[in-house]
Amino acid sequence: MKQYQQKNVSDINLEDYLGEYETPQATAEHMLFDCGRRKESLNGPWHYAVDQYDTCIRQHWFEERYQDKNGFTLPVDYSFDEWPTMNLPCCWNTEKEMFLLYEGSMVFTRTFRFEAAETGSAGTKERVFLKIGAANYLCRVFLNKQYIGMHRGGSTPAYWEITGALQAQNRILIQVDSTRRPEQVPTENTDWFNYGGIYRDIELIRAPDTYIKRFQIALVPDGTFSKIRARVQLSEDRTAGKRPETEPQESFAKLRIPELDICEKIPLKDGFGELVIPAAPELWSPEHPRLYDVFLTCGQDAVSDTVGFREILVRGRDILLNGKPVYLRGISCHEESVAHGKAPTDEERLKTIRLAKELNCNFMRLAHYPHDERMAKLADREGLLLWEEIPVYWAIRFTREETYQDAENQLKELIYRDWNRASVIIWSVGNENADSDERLAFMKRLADCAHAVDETRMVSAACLVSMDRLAIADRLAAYLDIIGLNEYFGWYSPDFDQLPQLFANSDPSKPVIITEFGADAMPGYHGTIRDKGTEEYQAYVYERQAQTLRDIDYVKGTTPWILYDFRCPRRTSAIQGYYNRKGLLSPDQAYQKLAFDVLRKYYQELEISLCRS
Ligand code: GCB
Repeated sequence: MKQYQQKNVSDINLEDYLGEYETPQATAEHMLFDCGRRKESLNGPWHYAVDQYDTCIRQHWFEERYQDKNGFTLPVDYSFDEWPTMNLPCCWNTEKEMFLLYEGSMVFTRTFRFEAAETGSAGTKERVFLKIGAANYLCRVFLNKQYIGMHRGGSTPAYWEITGALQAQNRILIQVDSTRRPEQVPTENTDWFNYGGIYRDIELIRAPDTYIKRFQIALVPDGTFSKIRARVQLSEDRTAGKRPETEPQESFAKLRIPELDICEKIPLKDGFGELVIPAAPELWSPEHPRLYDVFLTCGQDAVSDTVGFREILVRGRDILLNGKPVYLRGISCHEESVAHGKAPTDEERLKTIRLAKELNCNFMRLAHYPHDERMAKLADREGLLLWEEIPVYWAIRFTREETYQDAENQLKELIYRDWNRASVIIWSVGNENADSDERLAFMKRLADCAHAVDETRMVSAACLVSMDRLAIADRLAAYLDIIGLNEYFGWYSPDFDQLPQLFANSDPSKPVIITEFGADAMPGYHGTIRDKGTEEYQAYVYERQAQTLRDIDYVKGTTPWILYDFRCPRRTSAIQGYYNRKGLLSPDQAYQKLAFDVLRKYYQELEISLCRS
């Protein structure tokens, strides 16, 4: 009893209760290639408790200390299996009215059975990984009284190996903390709603002892459309003498693409392999989203994917898709639904893509953080080009190295996750960050990292207009392949005449995408083109923007802000009602504002004129 009291006293007086949970941290380096793998879902009802004071981690609830060493029953502050349940994945904010504005910690727990596989004939062991598609922002995992590790970053997947901790009957406990903090990525100030929860799939993934960690496949971007490059990285270096004598040495992986009659061996050295194969696939494009099934095996391991082959590059001020200039007729989009917050259903995602198609889009900007990996898979299938982004948004702590590491890790997790998606053509390293020396250093590093990790795509960022010079003059542009530009002429900058002046004052050497323009309009609120907040005013802004932008030869795309209205705590006016009203559609996507049709027609004209030219 005495011991317990002492423990309790130390718990309540411990200031740095977080320190012990900082490591191990799941990062991009712990990811494994998981397409086509056998997965067991842990989605479904989980018991939960709101844990405003982080008592779970302060008191080590995961230890389940119900008795002291003398067998006396101890009082505890939880009762896991009597807590109410929530169906995961989900955002807690949309689950119960009282959670709508809750930011902080929530603890989830469930039990599950696990059947270990028979040991393989070659004596190889099975390894098991836990994947959480996304939990916002920090999450800490405990399994069978052991701390497994944490993950930082609210929109990218986390993988932990749990082989040693698994039993036939298991208790898993996950603490998720959605607190906004100035040193995080994003910081505490954003123009969107901070949903909390484990809001993407929770899965167990089985793999053999040595497994395929990374598998990247793409068309070689050399303008010939005649070669495919495949890259493989194994979890372990099979040639470095780490393998048990009894295990067969695998010195190659086998790649098959049946529809292209490809069946090749990829030689492996030090756990890595790369092969360039002559091939003439039908090229993927939004008009012809041709996909191929690809299979990769290595030793005991087998994965597969469904991929498109296309080439995207920049030449001068042009963006070339499969060798032809393309104009990116896009729209920006948050990941949100009224009913499900940041965890839309597959039907809702498909509807979003179909609405973009109705607007005659061939491109979508997935703002301002990585959306669910399903989105890029859907875009591959439906034929839509994508811009994907990390939440380096507004005033990040640019001088803090740990903040940089967090941002870089999120970038790598996104790139590794979606590397094989033909639809994704641009990685964006941030949005609207003021041009300071510290920010330049931070974001140049990110752009360099994106280039180093992926040589097949372009790197961009949504930059601010340099208002003092009324020009495109962000110094970061030097390190980007495409310059993204957010401009709000007709809204935050009311004088429309400045827009043509801005273009006259600028002479970029690379293509520019207008990554944002727009105006608020409350659905169903009408007036004249002089009345801000009306649908008429918003439609007028779209008309004026289109009139100017169509004549600027280096503007090679637009992604106006935004497809549908989204929740936003900063927006308190009567017409806003805690929504950003710059959508072309109402929040439930059921109502089209007048500007929807303006953009639809503009894009139709652009499509026709590009076909003629
Ligand atoms: C921006 C931001 C976006 C905001 C938008 C607005 O420039 O990039 O996140 O929501 O403006 O509505 O002010």
